[in-house]
Amino acid sequence: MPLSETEITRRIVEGFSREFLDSLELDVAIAGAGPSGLVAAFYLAREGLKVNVFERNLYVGGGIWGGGMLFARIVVQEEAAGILDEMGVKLDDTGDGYLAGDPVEVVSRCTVAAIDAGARVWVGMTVEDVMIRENDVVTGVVLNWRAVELSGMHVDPLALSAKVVIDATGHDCNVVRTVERKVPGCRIETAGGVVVGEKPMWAEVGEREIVDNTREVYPGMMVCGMAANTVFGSPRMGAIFGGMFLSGRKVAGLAAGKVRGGA
Ligand code: 48F
Repeated sequence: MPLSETEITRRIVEGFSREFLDSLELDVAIAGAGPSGLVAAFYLAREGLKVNVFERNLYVGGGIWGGGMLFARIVVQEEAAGILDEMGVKLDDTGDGYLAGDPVEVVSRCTVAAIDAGARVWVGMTVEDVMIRENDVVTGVVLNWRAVELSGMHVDPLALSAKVVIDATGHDCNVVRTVERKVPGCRIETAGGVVVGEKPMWAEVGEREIVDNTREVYPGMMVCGMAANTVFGSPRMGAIFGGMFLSGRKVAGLAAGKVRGGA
């Protein structure tokens, strides 16, 4: 078969445009394709909701790849093992309730599970802002290419609507911080109304508090994963990941309830 560069180009531009246009009105937009974002996408898509994940890197997986200090293993406590089992990830039972997994397998299988369930995952796109409408409700995400962000070029973004926006951006809680910075008089649902900031490492407490911290923190905007602990001032926990998976599953339930209930 003779190959034509212009036909290759046509397929790329048409395919991208078709998928992007199909994503203009979402049930749920997730910023960040780390462990919590991927798990949230999996459960939301399995519920039949229209969910897209926007990841600024050209690769998914967030902090999973690096294991602990580049030692390529992650640890998962037994309470969360069932989630990985549902997503097809095999873990080694290392005794006393600790399981361990290979980062390449965890990222790969979690991503495939989310996509097979019906989620769409975009890479190279930064959620640089949100849309806010009457009553200070977050109604969607504002996107730009990460390459544009890094270059510093002045290029205006594009926007998609979503009934719920989930900040799964990890330690920096970038989306919540954007809202906090840009909305005058904004109150995040913490005791003081502001992002508290993460505390030093304490795996036991960080893993315990992350699920409770996973919730709606501003109308239309929920937080999960390490972003939840940063928002509420809980400790980091290092290379144990069970809390990230449990948090992703919890936020999926909350977001599905909000979309379905229209609340
Ligand atoms: O950091 P990350 O893996 O977040 P997580 O799901 O998991 C945390 C763990 O990896 C680890 C830990 C384990 O105990 O503490 O750190 O909470 O993934 C966050 C992803 O969000 C992307 C970022 O590139 C990463 O892949 N991200 C950050 N800001 C944006 C973003 C943004 N504004 N738009 C799109 N993606």
